[in-house]
Amino acid sequence: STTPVKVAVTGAAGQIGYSLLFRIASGAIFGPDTPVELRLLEITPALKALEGVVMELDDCAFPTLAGVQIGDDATKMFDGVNFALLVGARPRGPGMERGDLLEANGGIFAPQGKALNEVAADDIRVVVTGNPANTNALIAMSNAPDIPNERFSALTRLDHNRAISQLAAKLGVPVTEVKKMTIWGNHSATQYPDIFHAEVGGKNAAEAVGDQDWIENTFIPTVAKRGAAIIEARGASSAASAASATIDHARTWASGTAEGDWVSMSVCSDGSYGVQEGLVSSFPVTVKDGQWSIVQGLEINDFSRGKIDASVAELADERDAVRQLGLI
Ligand code: NAX
Repeated sequence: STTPVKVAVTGAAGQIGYSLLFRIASGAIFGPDTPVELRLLEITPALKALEGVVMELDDCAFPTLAGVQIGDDATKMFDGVNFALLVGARPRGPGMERGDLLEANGGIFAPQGKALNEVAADDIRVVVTGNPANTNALIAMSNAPDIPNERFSALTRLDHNRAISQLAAKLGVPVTEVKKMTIWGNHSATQYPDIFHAEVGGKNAAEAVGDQDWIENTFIPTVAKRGAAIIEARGASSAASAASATIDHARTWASGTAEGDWVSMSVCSDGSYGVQEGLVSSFPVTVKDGQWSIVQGLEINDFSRGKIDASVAELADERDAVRQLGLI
């Protein structure tokens, strides 16, 4: 039998965790023939609730679940892990300024980066879902000097999936007809969902829509503000869809993108498309043999240029703020 893949999940007792763990355990990332071992990191007061979740995992008798460990010590939980899904983060509390939020999360992602650097497996791949995801990934990456930068990423796949769903609904086609969707920039309200390179049934999506007003005033804000709309409707933030996107992101990273398609991932910029080198920003990427590459050579029109630059400027501000706090 195959050696289990060791997958760490932080914030495992939270609401995303409650959807995510069962999908991982049932083989949704690595397929039905690869056993997984879960390493679940939580803060001490959440360990009791996490024990309950582990009881439920046991009760599923998943054939692909080879073992579960839980704990509040990152150095123990990350020991030898191949994938780390960093979901646990500090949410913005009442009266909290952005600087406070970045600082509180720095207190989580700097030590987790250091722990990964010390004990993770050589092939470690890190996915940051916890917000502010891009800058949290930057903090973890900067605190793990021995892990190549390209092993760190942040989740913009949920935004990508939301954009595909909105476009498919607008054109009355199944989501499987939509290819080459792109989210650029930060996972925040400034993100830029770009359909100028997307294809629907093999045709250019922006041309198929043929309505710049819809793109600017309906599509982009609907995708960018979807998280807020879900909180408004559900009384809680998106959880199952965020877990599903985290699975999609990790599965694509492990097994590659389909021929003729790409996905959106926030990764360390090499300066492509004028995005400052070193920022963790969302790009169109293809993945092969576990390595992502930014899709090159796309023509960026003036409208897209302005949107990308605005979101990247926000990322640069966040980077400057965490640099001033000494977190990177
Ligand atoms: P919850 O508050 O339900 O769960 C978070 C869990 O993290 C809690 O159980 C908490 O105890 C734990 N935690 C806090 N500090 C920790 C630490 N130092 N080590 C380990 N665990 C720690 O939040 P949930 O709804 O699950 O969301 C988790 C994160 O995902 C939030 O930051 C949220 O903003 C973010 N999201 C990101 C999305 C994305 O697309 N990138 C979309 C969904 C979601 O908003």
